[in-house]
Amino acid sequence: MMFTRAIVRTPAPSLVKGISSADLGPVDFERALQQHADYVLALEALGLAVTVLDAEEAYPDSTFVEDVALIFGATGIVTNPGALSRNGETISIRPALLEHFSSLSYISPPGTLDGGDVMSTGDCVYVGLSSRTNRSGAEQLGVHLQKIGLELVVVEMKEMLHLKTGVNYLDQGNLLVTGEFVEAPVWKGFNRTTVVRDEAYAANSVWINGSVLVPAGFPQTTSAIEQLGYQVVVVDTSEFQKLDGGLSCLSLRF
Ligand code: CIR
Repeated sequence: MMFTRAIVRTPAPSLVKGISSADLGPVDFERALQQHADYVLALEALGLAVTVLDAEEAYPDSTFVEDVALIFGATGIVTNPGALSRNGETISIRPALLEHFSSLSYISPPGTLDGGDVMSTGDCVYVGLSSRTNRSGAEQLGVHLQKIGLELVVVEMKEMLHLKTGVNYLDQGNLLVTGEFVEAPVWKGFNRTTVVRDEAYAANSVWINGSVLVPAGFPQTTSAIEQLGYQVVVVDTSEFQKLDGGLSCLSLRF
């Protein structure tokens, strides 16, 4: 599968008040803006046409656009994010998705689901039960996916914020895993690369059309991904890391 498009949202100044458990210090907004612009350039250099949505000051975490929608082929699904302060982010993602998809499906209350808890390996989709995604949200996703012939596997989680905080599929059976997912039986059949604890943030690296976007500052993971045969593109996302945000959450790719 090749990606041709991405949707991102420019960070708003309120970004500095986004949800965080990282304890990495205050967010430098100007730096975040620059890092976001560089991230967009990296996507474009990999051949994607990028739609950049306007900043939304009312929603500090709205730049983490991956959490509010899911895309599987011609199917667009608007989620119901589990954090109250993020719930309204779904309103303005709808028109952006309707530019590309003729109709949308929804995750509805009492179901909650963050896109960061959903990982696809192509023929199979995994959803993590986290503090943001509940069983009803996962079940609703399962119903939507069944209609398009995709299998959903539900993964119990213990520590991570989102499923993709700790596990990310590249392609050709290659999987990055860290923390609670290193020994998870559900992914025993994959060619797993363990991301060491000190570099756990880099487990959220993103495969795009044969290359892998990797966050700056994680040399062991960078070279492990290169050894798998991928061209690595390094992007600095330090300001988003301060808000528990990884590379995948900054875009919807399709
Ligand atoms: C949040 O807590 O919702 C944001 N500060 C970070 C969201 C990161 N999203 C993701 O990993 N998919």
